[in-house]
Amino acid sequence: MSLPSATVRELADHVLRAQLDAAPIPMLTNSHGALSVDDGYAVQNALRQRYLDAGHRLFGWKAGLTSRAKMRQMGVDQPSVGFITDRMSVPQGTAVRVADHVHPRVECEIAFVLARDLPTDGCTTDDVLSATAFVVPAIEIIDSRFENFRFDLPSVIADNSSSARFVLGGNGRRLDSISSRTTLGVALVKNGEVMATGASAAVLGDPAASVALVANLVGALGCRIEAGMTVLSGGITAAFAVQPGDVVSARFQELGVVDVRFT
Ligand code: 0L1
Ligand code: MG
Repeated sequence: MSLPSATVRELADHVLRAQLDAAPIPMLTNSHGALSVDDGYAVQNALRQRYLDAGHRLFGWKAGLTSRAKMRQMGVDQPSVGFITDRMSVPQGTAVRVADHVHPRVECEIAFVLARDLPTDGCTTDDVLSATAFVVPAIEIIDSRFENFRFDLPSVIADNSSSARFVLGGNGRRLDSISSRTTLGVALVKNGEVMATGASAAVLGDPAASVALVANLVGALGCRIEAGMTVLSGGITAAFAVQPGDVVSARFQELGVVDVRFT
């Protein structure tokens, strides 16, 4: 049974307040035990509308929980999607305030910038390849608003798949200029120490397949990934907590480096 619309609105306001105040809340299923994945997306839709009403521009979408490492780390068994807005974007070289978040973590991703709209139903990897203008290296800063970073799938979806900020690297590369988009290596480096290494196949076997999945999930929400939008295709490694003073970089084979520092 789906949630009454008044409850959807109430939960969206509850999550929004936690996001804006960086104040942790219990996962939603503690108070709404029957919350389903569809209910989680209904809350996320209402949350997105709150941000758009406040003047944010929809910048694109993200895949969440796409690697085995992430699913294992968070104890869930399927990917999710979330939205990203222009005001979540952090220019390289700008510092991110840890205090604006509950318990931020970083992960390295490949971001796809679209030249054409993607289908909303039956989108395939080939559709993504032909619609992509270029890819760039990215760091996603995720922040679950749930106490102790503990949640289940409906709750994390309602919390916009833990979206918080993202940093895009400068040099876009056309996909056909990359030797292999599925075996692209990356090292996540924090304060000079390599925290994790991985290859792009960690994201559902192919990050372009992940973008196709996002397009279909976004289509089921009644939205479309449009030309000009950016899609974060999913974390390649596990995510790592950050503290004030940390400097993090994602060093990608062929795509180059993207970095961010925390105060
Ligand atoms: O981008 C992600 O994979 C995050 C999805 C939500 C799960 C988490 O907060 O780790
Ligand atoms: Mg991510």
